[in-house]
Amino acid sequence: MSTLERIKDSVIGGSAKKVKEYTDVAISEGLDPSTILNDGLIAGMNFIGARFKKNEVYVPEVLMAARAMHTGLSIIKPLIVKAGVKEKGSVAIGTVKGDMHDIGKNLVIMMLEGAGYKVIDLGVDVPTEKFIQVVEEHKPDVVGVSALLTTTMTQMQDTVEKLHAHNGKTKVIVGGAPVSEKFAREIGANGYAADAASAVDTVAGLTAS
Ligand code: B12
Repeated sequence: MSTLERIKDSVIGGSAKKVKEYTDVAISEGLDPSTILNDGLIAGMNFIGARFKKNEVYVPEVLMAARAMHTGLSIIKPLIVKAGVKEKGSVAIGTVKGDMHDIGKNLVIMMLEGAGYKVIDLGVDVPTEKFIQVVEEHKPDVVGVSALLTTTMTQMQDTVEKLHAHNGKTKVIVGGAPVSEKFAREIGANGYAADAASAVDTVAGLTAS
């Protein structure tokens, strides 16, 4: 088995220790950092993401894999930045005001980072004004809004509408258990994804020029 396959397998298995070990080996073998990223770490995360989508693995496995991936990422990030590998784009994401759920949002963040996007995490209980402020300051390519309670879906609508009223060009995607494609369309969001792996596809669709 090649070192890249070992990295991929270790991400899938959720072993941060092994990911660190094999990432160090890959670097000492002279492998290109972006190859380690794409064919090792991201390949592993994509595999888990696809299985999660089909309900073949559950949240704990995804979180373990994401943590393992992050260990590898922190080793090769400085090398990648040095090599000048371009980030794909930026996404600011938060859970709406009144809502404290962040497990799903954090999974979306990990998958986006794994896919090469820069992510600004706004946290939970984020008022609309804060989303607008971040758009002003950081000009992200996409804004992601998460809600897990039916009672905070109206808050999501408020955030999407005000973001668009503030700047018609802002691309907003929404998600969370009670949110549907239909609801996303009704409130004027630019995109929707049912899970973290699909969120990467949705962002890629909106940032492709
Ligand atoms: C864990 C949990 C909690 C934890 C949250 C911990 C945390 N740090 O997040 C705690 C215990 C704090 C909690 C509190 C409450 N909870 Co709660 N909670 C849950 C639970 C069990 C799991 C949610 C979860 O993490 N799912 C796993 C993740 C991976 O899935 P996900 O969030 O849907 O995310 C995926 C997608 O939706 C999507 N996605 C998510 N966000 C985004 C964003 C974008 C932009 C995109 C594209 C995609 C996307 O991708 C994610 C990854 O695949 C659910 C039940 C359930 N099965 O959903 C109840 C649930 C959401 N909670 C519920 C309730 C009622 C509450 C409380 C009001 C309980 C209370 N009486 O105090 C409080 C509310 C606190 C608040 N103000 O937010 C209800 C909501 C009912 C409703 N329809 O409104 C649920 C459905 C339970 C139930 N059946 O009653 N909760």
